[in-house]
Amino acid sequence: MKLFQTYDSPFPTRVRLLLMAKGLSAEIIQPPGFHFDGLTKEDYLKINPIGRVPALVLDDGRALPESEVICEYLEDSYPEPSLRPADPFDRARMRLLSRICDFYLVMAMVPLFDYSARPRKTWDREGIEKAFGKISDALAYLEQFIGEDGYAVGKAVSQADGALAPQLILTTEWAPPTFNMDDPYSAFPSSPLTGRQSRMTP
Ligand SMILES: N[C@@H](CCC(=O)N[C@@H](CS)C(=O)NCC(=O)O)C(=O)O
Repeated sequence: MKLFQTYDSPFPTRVRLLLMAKGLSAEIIQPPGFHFDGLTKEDYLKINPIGRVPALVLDDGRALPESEVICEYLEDSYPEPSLRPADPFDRARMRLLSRICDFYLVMAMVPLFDYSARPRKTWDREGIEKAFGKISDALAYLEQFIGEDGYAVGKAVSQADGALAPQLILTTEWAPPTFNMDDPYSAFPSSPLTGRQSRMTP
């Protein structure tokens, strides 16, 4: 297997975490247009028409984009050790946390990623504050469903940990100092999320 990816993106990290947890190996490739030499961006679009990272290429040449879909494929193909909780409701919670992460937390962060790629003088304070407001909303949604035993769900690592951890690190360690804003976790002083933060940043 080959994993087209970059180290600065949280989405491939989700796949790498699952590969590590399952003891699987994949050839790591930085694709064209992402500081990769060899292939062109057009070549990469033939592998992944969406043009984003990650993409997983199987040994027979078939390719899959989208981190969640790749993780589900790897889970189906290599079921042990399982990164899906056994209980159906916990399994639904795992998917719910991943969905809240992708649909609300990531979408709240997108304007900040856009700002960070532009000169600081073009940044708009109102837009930054609005994005942080949406981040707080997303954290409040996560708060309702996240586990209290050190894992996203239950008492073991699951796919939801791989989805959440890279995004939460960006939310708490990158975004506040980059945009001179308070850490959005400060609104959750005794929450499992706050505990999660301290576990990630010893
Ligand atoms: N929903 C996708 C998101 C992937 C994504 O947005 N990757 C970004 C890096 S953080 C990317 O490849 N951006 C390059 C581009 O837009 O050209 C997934 O989960 O894999």
